[in-house]
Amino acid sequence: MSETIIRHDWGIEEIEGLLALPFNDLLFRAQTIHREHFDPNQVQISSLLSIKTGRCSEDCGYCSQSAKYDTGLEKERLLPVDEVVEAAQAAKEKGASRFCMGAAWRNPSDTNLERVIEMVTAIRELGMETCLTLGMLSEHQARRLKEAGLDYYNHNLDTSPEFYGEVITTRTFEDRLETLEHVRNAGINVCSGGILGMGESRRDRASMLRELANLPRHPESVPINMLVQVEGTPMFGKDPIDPLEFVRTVAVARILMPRSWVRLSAGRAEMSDEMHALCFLAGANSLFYGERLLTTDNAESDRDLQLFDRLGLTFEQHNELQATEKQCKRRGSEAAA
Ligand code: SAM
Ligand code: DTB
Ligand code: SF4
Repeated sequence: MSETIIRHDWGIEEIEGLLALPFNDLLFRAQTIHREHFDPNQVQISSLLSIKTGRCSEDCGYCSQSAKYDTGLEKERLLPVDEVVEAAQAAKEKGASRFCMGAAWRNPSDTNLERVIEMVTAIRELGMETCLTLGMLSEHQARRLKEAGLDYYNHNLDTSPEFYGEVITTRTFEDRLETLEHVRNAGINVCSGGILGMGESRRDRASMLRELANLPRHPESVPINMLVQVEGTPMFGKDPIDPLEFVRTVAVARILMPRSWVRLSAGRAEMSDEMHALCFLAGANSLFYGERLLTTDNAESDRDLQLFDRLGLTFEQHNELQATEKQCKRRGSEAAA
């Protein structure tokens, strides 16, 4: 089997060229690459919990949790450890192999980080992978999380550097890259992606993907969110993205980052079964499962299970890290043969 070359030197025109391919050519190319690296009929599922909700100092224009917008959200302080562990146990029983915890912070204080580490430790003891998204991290905080055994850290680029100022003013695109560097240098798996449907252009989508694909190492996980429009935020009322343009963007993410898990994230409640199916064909292979995202509704679990069944997709207690190890071994033995 010929191996796709993993590149980190993509040009913007080249990526725009991929986005503009005839749809069938694009999906064929993405699915071909997908099959070289993954079981095409397997998806990884993670569950999500908001461990600290609302009153955030940042002004992210899409977010229900910013203190700057009146979104009618019920705020919550950092949850007690046992409540979080109970939620993780319930998610495990439903088949989730990874538990992701999100907090509405610009960045965690060192005291809060220790509370969150207690959660990570207890959830690892359940045999689940852990993921956190807590905002910006300093170098020493990233190292502390690595010591505690954290598997993944999610920090999204959100959009292109060019469009970024239209979405967020309280921190910069460079701040985001710096946090990703701290996470990567600490040896934690990186989860980073963005949001589509905020009024960005196709060139912006290409530019965001270029930033992700040209990182020194590709993020292990790339969440592609479709904007969930929250009343009261500046992004409310934007024209939704064309579903086929969303699928194209997923396909190009797969082509640029062949070994990454491409995650269908926010916005699935608004996606048809057919759009889900096209996203899987385009190379999406992981998703958030469970009734809630952080503060908004996710696609219903029963509907997801029925869809997996109709598409012949499996997700049994699949552990991404083990799978990645298996892939490496397989590649090793292919190289030796
Ligand atoms: N406060 C932390 C931060 O911003 O880094 C972590 C939580 S934040 C909610 C995580 C990510 O969720 C954001 O970067 C954004 O990409 C995504 N997100 C938040 N609200 C969203 C929405 N309404 N629609 C789509 N994606 C959203
Ligand atoms: C990501 O890229 N999407 C998730 C996760 N990372 C933490 C968050 C989606 C949030 C959707 C809006 C909400 O529920 O508040
Ligand atoms: Fe705060 Fe994160 Fe929401 Fe931005 S995305 S307002 S940092 S919770």
